[in-house]
Amino acid sequence: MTAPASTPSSELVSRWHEVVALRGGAVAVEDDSGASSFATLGERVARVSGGLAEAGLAGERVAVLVTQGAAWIEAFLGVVAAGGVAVPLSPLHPDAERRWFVETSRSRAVVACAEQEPLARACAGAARVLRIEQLRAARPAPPAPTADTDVAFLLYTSGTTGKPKGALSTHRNLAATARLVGAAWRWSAADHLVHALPLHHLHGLGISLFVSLLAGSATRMLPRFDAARLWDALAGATVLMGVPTMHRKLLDALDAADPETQRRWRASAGRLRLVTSGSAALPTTVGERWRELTGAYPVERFGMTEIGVGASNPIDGVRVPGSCGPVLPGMELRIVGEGGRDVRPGEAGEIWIRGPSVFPGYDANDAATREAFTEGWFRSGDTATWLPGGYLKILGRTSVDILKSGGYKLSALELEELLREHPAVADAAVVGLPDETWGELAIACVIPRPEHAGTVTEGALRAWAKERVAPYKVPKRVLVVGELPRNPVGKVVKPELARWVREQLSGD
Ligand code: MCA
Ligand code: AMP
Repeated sequence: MTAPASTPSSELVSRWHEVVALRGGAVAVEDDSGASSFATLGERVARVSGGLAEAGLAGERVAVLVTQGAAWIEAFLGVVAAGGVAVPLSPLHPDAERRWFVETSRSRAVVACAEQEPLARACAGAARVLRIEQLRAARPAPPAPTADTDVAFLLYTSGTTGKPKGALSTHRNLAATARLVGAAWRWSAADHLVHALPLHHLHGLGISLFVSLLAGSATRMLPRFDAARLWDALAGATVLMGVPTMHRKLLDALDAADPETQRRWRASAGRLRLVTSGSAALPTTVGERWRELTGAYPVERFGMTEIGVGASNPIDGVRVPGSCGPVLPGMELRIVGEGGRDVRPGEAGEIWIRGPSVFPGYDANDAATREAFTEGWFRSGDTATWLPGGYLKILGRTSVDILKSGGYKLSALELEELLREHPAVADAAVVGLPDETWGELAIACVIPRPEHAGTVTEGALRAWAKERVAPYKVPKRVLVVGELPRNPVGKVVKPELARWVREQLSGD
């Protein structure tokens, strides 16, 4: 169904309608329940939108807890087409954390599929639970009026504050990421993406899924990452996107497979047009293995929940291992040093970004939004330098309290605050430990309260934490210590603690 000419529609909504009209019967998504064409998805999105309007939820914030596949897209775009704000939730989180997301985002409803309904009911609180299967049986609604500046979705991202912040993304942000990344990576309707990234983060949602959807290409969606299933799904695919840990796990699975399976998987890899990596630094050993399998080094790029993609190695031209390539056409990126001046090549500074995919701010947190921008530039908190040719090289984070584990951003402060809530814990400090597979591992050091010294165990603390935050956030090790290294004002000296942790765990 096309948008009536009289309804003002954002670039995102117009593009979706164009793609549905142009690609009609072509496969948009293949998931574990079968294939859905663009026409089918378009019809269902309109019905979900109609169902939400009938339920009085048009224009409202609505959480989405649907198994990854065509139904997830119907729910997400149904909310957006109804003029609302989608809040993607993940089945990976425990009820308590998911409840916090629903409450904090002020979601009025949770849209769930049959599989996720029990989880939705456990986290909904005052919000209503609606089934996607019922919504898609409603009468289709014409799209609500939408503008590019309207907020389309909200993702929670960990930061340098205790609790995660809700990053708002507009219709323009999502459309721009899809347009700019699609153009830079020469995406066409003939492409075929295999998708196994989580959809409660921007890599999976905006940089993968919507680049493919809005280009009118087919996407094979897996409900979650599984190395063997992903390899099998690559037969016939042209593009694979992943975080470095996924690439590492895929290569490990290849090495462990029997000769016949290896032959099949290598043949699939050889047919890929494009392998991309992002969310964390790609080890060059992993990149070189992909070069051997596909004939080309993966396209590594730099992105962030708040900005979309800021830089990318080229499709044609030189891809520099260990670099994120030149600034993405359509975006502006500076590396800023002391006193707000641009650094010279080779000097280090902070990445500042401006452009159509940069978000408008954090939800209900003007102070954090103000702090994140300087004169219209978003300050990323990443330290970087320019390599020859204007290639971006990321050197690390400006804050030691931000870790990246398997592509997920973890906040040391969030985990410390959590551990301090445990009745047996007097104090806690979390640091990152470099790791080949995960990039970094979160390691916690806790000082027990005197009455619990000798009885508090690592296992009990990790199990307790798992009931409160996603398992991927739970520190991989919890070391019970007598004291923490502190400076004269009592602040924990994280670099010293990290060195000590490395020594303690070097034999593990
Ligand atoms: C799983 N575990 C983890 C992680 N993932 N621990 C630390 N860090 C992680 N990332 C835990 C599990 O809960 C489990 O814990 C144990 O590790 C083993 O899990 P396993 O089955 O091996 O993990 P997996 O299911 O294979 O997951 C690995 C993964 C996943 C597929 C790499 O972490 C993942 O999907 N990462 C993608 C994150 C992402 O999309 N980030 C993008 C952010 P236990 O044994 O205790 O139960 S957006 C971004 O960064 C910007 C926009 C950008 O530039 O892209
Ligand atoms: P997130 O907040 O989860 O969206 O993560 C964004 C952060 O991931 C960035 O600020 C960087 O620190 C990191 N990141 C993204 N892409 C890369 C990359 N190619 N190399 C190194 N770090 C990256």
